Amino acid sequence: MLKIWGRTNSTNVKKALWAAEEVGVPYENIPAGGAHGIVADPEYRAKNPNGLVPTLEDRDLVLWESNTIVRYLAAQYGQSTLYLADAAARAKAERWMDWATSTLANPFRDVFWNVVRLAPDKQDQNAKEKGIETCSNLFGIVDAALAEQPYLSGETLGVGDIPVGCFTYAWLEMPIERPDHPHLAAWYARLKQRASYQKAVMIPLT
Ligand SMILES: N[C@@H](CCC(=O)N[C@@H](CS)C(=O)NCC(=O)O)C(=O)O
Repeated sequence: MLKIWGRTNSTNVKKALWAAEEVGVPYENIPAGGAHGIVADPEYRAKNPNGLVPTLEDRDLVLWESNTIVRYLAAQYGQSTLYLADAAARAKAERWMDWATSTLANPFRDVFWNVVRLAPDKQDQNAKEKGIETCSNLFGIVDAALAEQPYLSGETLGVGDIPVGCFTYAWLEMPIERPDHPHLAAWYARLKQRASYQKAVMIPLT
């Protein structure tokens, strides 16, 4: 059976788990990373030399990089669900995947760690405030895109919604002040109705 290695509270692991749920492929999740360890073991490093999660194993194929895993699951198992056959439509959707990693992830991490993960005496309020300001602007870009179409992938949910959808859950559920983004909120309400999103993404923030 297909294996997804990685602790379920990781945003990057959630992407892979949510995609697997959406395409309906049976899989086994093996907790790894954080308190579970494993990622420094030589056997794991042979699969993923970065010592990070997630890692996917599908028969002889071993893959790391969460967005690549989402793309693979969509192409291999999600032709009628997540995958977009039209190259232009797919590229427009996939840019949100790269944007999530290259632009959103770092300021998001500054907020998430200083609100959720770090003990109060270790929190950096300055980094948190700057992160909230940057993320507010970035989620404003998502909001504007969602004013034009119901999903970041177009008319239906696709690969382009997965990474930003995982970050959005934490962004909207963290106890912080944030601007009102009505189109983002409407999209999030649609995501929350999906059993796959509930199972893979909507777990307590830790
Ligand atoms: N670019 C990589 C980043 C992977 C990454 O940074 N994973 C984090 C969790 S979100 C990790 O493995 N941290 C170490 C750990 O959990 O032990 C991806 O998208 O898969």
